[in-house]
Amino acid sequence: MKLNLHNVEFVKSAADPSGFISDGLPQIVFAGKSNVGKSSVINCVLNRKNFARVGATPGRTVHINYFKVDRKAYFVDLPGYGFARVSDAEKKRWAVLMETFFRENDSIALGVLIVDARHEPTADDKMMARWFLEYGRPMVVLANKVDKLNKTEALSCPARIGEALGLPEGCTVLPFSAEKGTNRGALISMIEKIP
Ligand SMILES: Nc1nc2c(ncn2[C@@H]2O[C@H](COP(=O)(O)OP(=O)(O)OP(=O)(O)O)[C@@H](O)[C@H]2O)c(=O)[nH]1
Ligand SMILES: [Mg+2]
Repeated sequence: MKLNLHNVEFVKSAADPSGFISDGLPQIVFAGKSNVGKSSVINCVLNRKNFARVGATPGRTVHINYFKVDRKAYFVDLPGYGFARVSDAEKKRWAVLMETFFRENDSIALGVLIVDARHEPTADDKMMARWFLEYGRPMVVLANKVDKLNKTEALSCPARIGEALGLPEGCTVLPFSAEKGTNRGALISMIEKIP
């Protein structure tokens, strides 16, 4: 699917399942912990400075944001997880929202799981990876903020992260930098491979 990345519009924010979009268009879903750079990755792909908001208040993006690209697909910015100062009630709300999102959504064409290249994947990262895999969705993992690693660390991070997440054979981990645009082209070609 070739997408004109210049033709993009914000569609809506969904705070609960009644707001989910299910119009049959493929959805490319960006997931990851709070502050890992989900919105920055979307901005990077779209070549925009501040389209998907880049938050000064991490953990506050509690809604699912839908962007329509070229009238052919959605980029879906999921709310971040793992932010320390969130109440148990908020965490529960997030988990139920995510569970419902995956269960009721047969339009997820690609999951883009964003983790921090510098750190071990968290328990929540592993849960998110399992959701994509259990629901049979193709997934790519971005090891974001790779600009903060030295060359040797940058080379070894995909294998380290893939192993920690227990990824199956053939599931790619791309070293990525939303800030520098590292592997932007590789991510776009994966999006273009969606039928
Ligand atoms: N150095 C570096 N910083 C980055 C990169 N990507 C994002 N950041 C920074 O990380 C911070 C968080 O980025 P966001 O895109 O808002 O992260 P998010 O995952 O959307 O955060 P929430 O919506 O709050 O969950 C910002 O200060 C970004 O500038 C990157 O590749 N390299
Ligand atoms: Mg965000």
